[in-house]
Amino acid sequence: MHNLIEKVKIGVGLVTSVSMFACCADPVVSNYDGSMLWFQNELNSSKGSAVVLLEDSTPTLGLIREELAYLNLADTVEFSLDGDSILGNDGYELSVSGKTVSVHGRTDVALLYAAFDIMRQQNVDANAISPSRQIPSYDLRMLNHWDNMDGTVERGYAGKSLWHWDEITDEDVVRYKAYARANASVGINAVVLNNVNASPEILSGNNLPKVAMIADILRPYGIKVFLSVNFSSPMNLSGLLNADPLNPHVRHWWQDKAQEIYAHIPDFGGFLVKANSEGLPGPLDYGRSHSEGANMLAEALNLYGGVVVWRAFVYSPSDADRAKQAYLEFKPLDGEFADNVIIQIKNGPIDFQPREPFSPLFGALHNTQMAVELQITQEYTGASNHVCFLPSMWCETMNADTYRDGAGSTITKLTSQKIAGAKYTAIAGVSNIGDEPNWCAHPLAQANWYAFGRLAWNADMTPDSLATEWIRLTLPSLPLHAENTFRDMLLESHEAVVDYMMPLGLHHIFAWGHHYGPEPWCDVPGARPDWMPKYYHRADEKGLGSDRSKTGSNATGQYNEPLCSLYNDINQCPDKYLLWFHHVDWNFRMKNGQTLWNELCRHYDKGLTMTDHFLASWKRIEPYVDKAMWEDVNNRLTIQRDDARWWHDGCLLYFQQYSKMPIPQKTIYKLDDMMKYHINITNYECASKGYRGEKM
Ligand code: BDP
Repeated sequence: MHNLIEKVKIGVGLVTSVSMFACCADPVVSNYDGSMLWFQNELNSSKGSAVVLLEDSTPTLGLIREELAYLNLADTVEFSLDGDSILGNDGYELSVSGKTVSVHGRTDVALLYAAFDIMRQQNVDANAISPSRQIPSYDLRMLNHWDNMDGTVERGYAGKSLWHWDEITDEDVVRYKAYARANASVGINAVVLNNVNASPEILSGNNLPKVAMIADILRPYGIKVFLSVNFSSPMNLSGLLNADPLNPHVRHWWQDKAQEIYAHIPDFGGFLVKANSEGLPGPLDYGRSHSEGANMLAEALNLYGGVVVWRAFVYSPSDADRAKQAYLEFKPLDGEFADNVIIQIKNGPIDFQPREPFSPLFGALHNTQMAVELQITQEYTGASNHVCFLPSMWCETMNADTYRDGAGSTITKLTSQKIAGAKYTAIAGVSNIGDEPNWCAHPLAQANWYAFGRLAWNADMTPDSLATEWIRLTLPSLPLHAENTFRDMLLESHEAVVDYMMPLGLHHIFAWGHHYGPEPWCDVPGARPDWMPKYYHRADEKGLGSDRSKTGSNATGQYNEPLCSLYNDINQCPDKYLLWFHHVDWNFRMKNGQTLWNELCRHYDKGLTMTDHFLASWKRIEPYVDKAMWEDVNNRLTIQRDDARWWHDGCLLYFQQYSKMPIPQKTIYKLDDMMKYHINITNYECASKGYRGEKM
């Protein structure tokens, strides 16, 4: 379609321009149920009458016409399927002349993105459309669903899976379209339908037509479907004797499978692979390397333009320090991966903790196409009970300087540049979407889905701008003072979660299994040591924290200078990573002159106090928020406050056994009672209850 110059004129009839910011003093009562996500303004907007002057030539152009029915502008929007080659497939240019907005893009999907941009600008910037040229930071802006074929969602806190593998009903189709529209509106263009802990069944002949049905629904929205695959699939599905990537039978099996998939889904995106990690099979089982495994799959897909996204989330119980393992396994393979392989690296070296330093692997690979994997679902940040606006965490990683090629080698820069010959750049987020009517269970968790997409489109966006956009779209009638209060709450929420859960570089002191609450004391007989909190906090009479400096595991040695020296030096190491890299004396003097113990207590207290502030802030904006939404969020904020208390008391009382120093502020629980109490429930139940004092 590249050279086709076609104009699609959409004249929008004159409507009275309704300011999205007109202040509504009355409590807002609407038919809000959260299902409309950030399209709330549509509920009240007076629609313009869209007239398509040229016939639609693709389903996507048809969608643009539908979308522009929601425009409140009295302008004409003129779309042209042309533009500079620099725009690529997804980029577009907006220009404004008098009452006409002109849009140039080389594909219909690019024009769809532009249509969403115009609507967003109209609502965010009070009807002002600015001229701009938009080229996304990443080619593949991917959601990873961790959905199982039985309908459960691993680490999902918003109900069951959207995908119904037994039967896709008409109702499902409506829902899938709404899902696709939401993704397209923020630029997400690739979705992995199933869990990285993949069932081989996903590739069975019975399932592929269903995958194809979903792909057909998502296609007009510019979204490609990917699947997570199990490395042993040839054995499980066809009885092959092994899955050795150098075995010609295995190679043929994958080639045949690729052919079969592409017969169903001609634009199939490719495979996501978790191999030799947490008990899953992989090439290492046959003495082969990750590159041999990935390249075998890459060869099978290459003929059709498919990609292999191979995860670097690998660790085994035998090695010394889990934080070092991805680097140790992947650095020696730099440059060995095929052009259509992308290595997907979690933001931190352990596992989506509330705060981690960035994974040193980003600063170590020069000739390998890398993607960042972020977690949108709140596995380690309070499930769908706690407000935690994640862009604060994500931007910390993306903006981190790895010094790989000298100063300025940020993770955004390294991952958004294509290495020589590579087919795509990519970024991935583990989805927080389920079949709850409002998609994400916590109304404010929708902001994380929104922000992930927008950040993947424009990695230079800030938490502040992301929050502003989302608030204005989702709560269009908030007056400015309420908007400010709300935005402050979102922007402070991640640091608050870090403070009441794991300040100063503490990590993975979560309860066994559900990862929701604290269990620094957790001790499951016979369990892998690297699944035990004690492996991470190392509390003893002397102090607290993991020694990953030169005197310890030397994980600091995996960082480029000057970070290696900075992290190595206990006196220089940033406070936020101190206990990540050092075992620190309880009486150690922190940069502000406080002892470690007092500083630890102060952070836990600060986090807890913030949860009270959030309740107070939410109360202040009650008059401007839909009643149902307000109450839902208020309940969750109350649970969050109670949970923060649980974290505060549990962690400080536990560590006090070692520090033997007084806790300056009050605690209300008893450690013995807390240690006896274990919420032993499924993800979803956990999400609806939280830790509540009255249960004890
Ligand atoms: C961890 C989760 C586990 C996932 C794993 C992964 O606890 O459920 O399977 O990551 O990313 O965060 O593969």
